[in-house]
Amino acid sequence: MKLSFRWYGRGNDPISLDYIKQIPGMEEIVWALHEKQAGELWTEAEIKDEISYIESKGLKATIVESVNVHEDIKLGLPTRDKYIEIYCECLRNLAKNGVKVVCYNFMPIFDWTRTDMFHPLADGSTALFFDRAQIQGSDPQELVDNVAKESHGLTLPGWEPERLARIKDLFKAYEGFTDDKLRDNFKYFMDAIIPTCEEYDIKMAIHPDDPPFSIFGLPRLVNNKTNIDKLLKANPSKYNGLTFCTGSLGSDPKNDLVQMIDNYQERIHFMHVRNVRVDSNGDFSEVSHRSQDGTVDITGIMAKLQSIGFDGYLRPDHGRHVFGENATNTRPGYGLYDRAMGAMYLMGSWDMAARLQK
Ligand SMILES: [Mn+2]
Repeated sequence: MKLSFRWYGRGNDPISLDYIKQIPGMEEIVWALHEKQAGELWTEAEIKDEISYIESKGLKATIVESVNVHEDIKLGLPTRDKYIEIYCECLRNLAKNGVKVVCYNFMPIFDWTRTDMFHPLADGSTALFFDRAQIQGSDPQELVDNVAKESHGLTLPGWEPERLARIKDLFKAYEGFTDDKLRDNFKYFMDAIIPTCEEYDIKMAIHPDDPPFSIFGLPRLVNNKTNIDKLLKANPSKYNGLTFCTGSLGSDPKNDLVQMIDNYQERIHFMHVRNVRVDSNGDFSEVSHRSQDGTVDITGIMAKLQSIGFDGYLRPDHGRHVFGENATNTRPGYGLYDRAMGAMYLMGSWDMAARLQK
């Protein structure tokens, strides 16, 4: 298992790599060229520059989250071939510089959705929250405006203002879109890029849908066992793999995460491990990584990963905002302290599981 930490880049992330390096066991930075729009080329010079900065801090940079997929590819428009060629060029440029895994998603329009970024928890911290009734009664534009307001100028991946300015047009484009149609477009994309992935030894790791159910009538591909089975069968190469996000998949309590990890083990290249607490009405709140604080069996997941000899990448996912972190100084979900505590909880579970196996 390679412990990693997401970082938003120089001048874009208030947290320094010097701090991240002090988290015990931290090896890898999960990075991206965050200023790039979907469909834009990542040049080798830009990639080398970012990697050498991360390496100069004593950390590795062999995993990227995310290279975003242009909406025309998801929609299956005739322009998709041009964007697929650019995507392959990005993959070649990354692989030539040592990158082994690329996390991405294939969700229409929204990368992830919450209704409240700084929802109060009982201990006085705050965390991301999803209110089902509020989403059902709201207009997508309200959601976009709310996210813009709560992110206080810190850009949120997947919520790029340039893209969301076109929200009405995008919803129109997806009118009548079924899961199967989106899956066909996913297969077209995968079939087109997998030869490059295999030749250059760079693995694709799709992130689950977040939340793992349809919102605003948009289709879903990566939210439960049935759909993940279809997705992995659509192109059977192991380079068509998963980012297994326990928070996203765990927001549907019907998903048996430990069983799923067992099923998909050789296709899981990246683990996002975090906890959520799902309420009886389906609302969910992000919570600390500790098993007892939520409804996700974090220690069971870490024990399973240890027992299958998981050697992919793993990162603590979103954290709560604690110790003075708030909307004015922290990117929602991506403060330093709770993610660092999460990393230690995950490392502790991992180490103990290893010891008990002997
Ligand atoms: Mn995740």
